[in-house]
Amino acid sequence: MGAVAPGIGPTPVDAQSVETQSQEMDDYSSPELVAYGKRSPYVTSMRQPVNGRPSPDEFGLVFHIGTPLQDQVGAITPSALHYFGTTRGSFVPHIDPAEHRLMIHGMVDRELIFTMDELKRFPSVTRLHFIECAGNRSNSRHRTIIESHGMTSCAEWTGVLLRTLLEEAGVQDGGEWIIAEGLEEVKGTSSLPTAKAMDDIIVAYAMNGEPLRPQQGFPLRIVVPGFEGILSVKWLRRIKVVDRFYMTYNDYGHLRQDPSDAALSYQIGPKSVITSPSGGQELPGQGFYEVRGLAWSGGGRVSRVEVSTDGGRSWFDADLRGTPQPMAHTAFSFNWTWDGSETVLLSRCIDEIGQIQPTREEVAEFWGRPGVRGQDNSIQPWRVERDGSVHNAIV
Ligand SMILES: Nc1nc2c(c(=O)[nH]1)N[C@H]1C(S)=C(S)[C@@H](COP(=O)(O)O)O[C@H]1N2
Ligand SMILES: [Mo]
Repeated sequence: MGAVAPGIGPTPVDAQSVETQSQEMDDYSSPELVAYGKRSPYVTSMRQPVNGRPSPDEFGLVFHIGTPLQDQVGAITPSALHYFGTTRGSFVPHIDPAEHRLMIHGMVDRELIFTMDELKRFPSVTRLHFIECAGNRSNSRHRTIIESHGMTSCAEWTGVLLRTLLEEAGVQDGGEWIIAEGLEEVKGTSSLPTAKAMDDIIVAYAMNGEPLRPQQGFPLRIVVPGFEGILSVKWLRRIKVVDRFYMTYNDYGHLRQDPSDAALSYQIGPKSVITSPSGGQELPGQGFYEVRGLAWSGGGRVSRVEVSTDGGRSWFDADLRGTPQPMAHTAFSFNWTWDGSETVLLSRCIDEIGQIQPTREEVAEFWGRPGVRGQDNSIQPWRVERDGSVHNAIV
């Protein structure tokens, strides 16, 4: 790497160890592993329960589980590491897709009931989208990125546009809202504007090239691009077209006293986070580091990411990986040579509609009191200490 990467020295070559290192073999001939692979036992990246709520709780239920973003490479979250959000705890509906039906009714010309096979016959779309829980927020108590940001993931979703199904049913005049319902007893119901449904909501049956995983809503869910995760109803069984916003089990959680922070603030702001180095990691010494991270926005594509390695005094453009997709994680990197002194690393996202990710101070000023209210898309600072340890720098 030479001049590009000062500080990374070559390891002396030991020909003998290169000769012998791949002699041990594992047997992958069992029917299970022939049919469906598994990862190397040396790869130990793991999800973790997150959120303020005790998890497991007193009944042993596990609630939101975070993605290990510190290990993330590229924009796509492996399906088995996608975060898991649920208001119901770790019980996941066991659904036979052959028995599953989706009903569309309410203010429509034709009430329709679809089987999974029928849904799969419609023209489909395949799109990269992030999902993020509004509970994904950072505070001074969080030590690692999985605690502060683990409730967002990005997958390639395949399904039918909800618009296609609504056009089939014929939305009547005044049908300005929809209610989407899951099939657990608490239903995971959400209210959404029909305008969003006619735009880009996907009724998804696949993720990352295979059927949805049970925790992600098998066999059917909606993906509501760019909006708070709670709206992306899983185990979807019913969509009702209605004339107004209904306060459902899920929407209730959104209501605040202040109307400007109430039920309709669905869209996630421009956001980014440095995944490496991040809280809890150790830098082995001064020298070259590729600062890596993810950026996303509910407002569209990421157009730029800036990184500061001096606590916000100077900012530089990061390199974006691939072509940013609308409402999708975009991976970024920035070449940095650490001189060994204490410093703070920051990143900020600028999206295609010109929104700029705010600092925590700017958010506090907006709300007129300390701390972050509403969704938290504020800039995450990571402090690198002289011993190489990395810490959450929120005070
Ligand atoms: N039916 C149903 N849909 C649901 C939920 C639920 O509890 N039930 N949880 C919501 C919440 S709070 C979030 S953040 C997202 C998480 O989606 P994921 O588990 O695929 O990451 O699903 C949403 N959809
Ligand atoms: Mo959530």
